[in-house]
Amino acid sequence: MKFRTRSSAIIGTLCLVTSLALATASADEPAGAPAQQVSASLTEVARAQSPSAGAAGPDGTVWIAERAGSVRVLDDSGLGEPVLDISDETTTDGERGLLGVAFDKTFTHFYISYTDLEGTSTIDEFAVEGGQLRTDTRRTVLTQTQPYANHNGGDIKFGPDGYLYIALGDGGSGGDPHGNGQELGTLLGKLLRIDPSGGDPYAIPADNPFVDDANAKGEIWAYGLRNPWRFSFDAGTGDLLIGDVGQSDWEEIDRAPADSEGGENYGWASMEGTHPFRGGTEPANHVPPVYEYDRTGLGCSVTGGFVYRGDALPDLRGSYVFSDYCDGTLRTLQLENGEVTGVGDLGVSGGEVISFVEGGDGELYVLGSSGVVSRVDPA
Ligand SMILES: [Ca+2]
Repeated sequence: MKFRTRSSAIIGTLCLVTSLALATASADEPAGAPAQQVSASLTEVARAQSPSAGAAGPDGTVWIAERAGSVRVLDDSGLGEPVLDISDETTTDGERGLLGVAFDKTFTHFYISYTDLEGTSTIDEFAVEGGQLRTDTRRTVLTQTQPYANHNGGDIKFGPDGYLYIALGDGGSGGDPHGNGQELGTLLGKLLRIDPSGGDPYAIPADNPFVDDANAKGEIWAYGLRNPWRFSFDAGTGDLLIGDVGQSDWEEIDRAPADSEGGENYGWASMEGTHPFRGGTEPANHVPPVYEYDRTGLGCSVTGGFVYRGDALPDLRGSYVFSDYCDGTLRTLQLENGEVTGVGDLGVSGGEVISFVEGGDGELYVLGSSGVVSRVDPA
């Protein structure tokens, strides 16, 4: 790829050495040893204007959000003209903009996650009929004011349970000055779980972890998050994986199993990764990241991805694919029973990777800040 940075070139060399060593590992290597590297290529399928997010749509389409406020549909004939344009209602100031899109399971509703002109995180819903957005049905589902222009989170996804999950950052600035991550009385620094079809404007599922706690917001599913920019559910297992961007030292991937009852405390701002943050004390219920990496060379801002469940790269199935905004190498984690049993990379860089999108067929797309939308293909 053209956007390979100097640091990623160095890392690529290191990983090549690692893969050669792994390839010669003996057959009696203990169970859980790092798996052999899988190589991939990236095929450019479209160019968008600052693509920020995407979602599998009806009839095999992939819907792409552009940060300035438009949504365009990618199909076999390419990327179409915008089917939605809210560019006069949002701003790309700071880390703001149109930050997330999602369909419900039956493709009857489409959701957008954006910051409005005041910076308020906003989730809106549209009905979908015959694969078309009914823009006249737009309604606001949830809003959350934001004290600063950064750490908005903004990703939205439907879980295997049919509920809408919403990632919100800690409110921004740096070091979580308001203590939002550990404060259950605010939606900031949380992963939320709501039922947008169950009430007006939404219902809180009765089995959410804090519904009986008068001092906690019932919408909260998990907490202690700093800037959960991208999260996903494993289409094979239902496990939840969150890429939580670090403050200055540690980037992390958090996880919860499919049978989680929620309430996980991922530690921020007492912890950054597995490390006490600014003299913080590790909470007794801290769920440490399943994987963390420092910033001495491997990047600056994790971009959470997906567990690959497609057909094009059979050896990649079951591996979590993610990247980093500053080092666009597509990296992999092998996961078994909630533990990382191997780390690797696909030998390609996606440039400044903003987001991944999982197509309806399980294949993965990479969105780069340059505008390139590419598909992960075999090498
Ligand atoms: Ca954490």
